[in-house]
Amino acid sequence: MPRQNDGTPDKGSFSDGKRPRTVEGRFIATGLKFGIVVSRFNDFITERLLSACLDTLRRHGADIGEVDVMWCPGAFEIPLVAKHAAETEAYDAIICLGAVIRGSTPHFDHVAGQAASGIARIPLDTGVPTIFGVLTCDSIEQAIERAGTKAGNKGADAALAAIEMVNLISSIKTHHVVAK
Ligand code: INI
Repeated sequence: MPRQNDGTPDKGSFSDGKRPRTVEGRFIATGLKFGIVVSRFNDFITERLLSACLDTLRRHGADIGEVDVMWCPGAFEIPLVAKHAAETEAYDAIICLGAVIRGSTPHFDHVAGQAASGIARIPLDTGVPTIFGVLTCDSIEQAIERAGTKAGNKGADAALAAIEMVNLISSIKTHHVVAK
């Protein structure tokens, strides 16, 4: 493989002129159905995540009237709700939003760990893209920064990840149907 000056492989140019095919997910949400699972715990943060998530879906073409928002008590409960939602097969993707803040609670590690590992299992078990939009922060200040102030908004990021994943999986399937 040809190498660039710094020694890394040059992905674009092989001596036989061949290139790999690229399969990507576009950021178009028109016609897609989303389920959002959001926790009430720390709702002053999760409401901001939700609002940015909805706004991002809408800006990318989703019909907000077709989005279902499912509220649950805390981040610990998100995986079970998301699992039931995924199993209905009513959604192209599930977006999980929550805020686990370490503060002084020893609860943090259990809640954050269970939320992450529970949410991670859902797409593997069901095939439905399920997005981890749960903030895990050391302080309230950090959570505020990631919910629409200094450090972006995790709800908007989660919406983009959901749109991309749905389209990527659809592109993979189409690509192989076409290639057969
Ligand atoms: N739930 C959260 O969503 N965020 C937290 O920061 C949090 N803390 O720190 O305790 C939290 N706890 C509640 C938990 O998610 C469950 O709702 C509760 O334990 C009942 O199962």
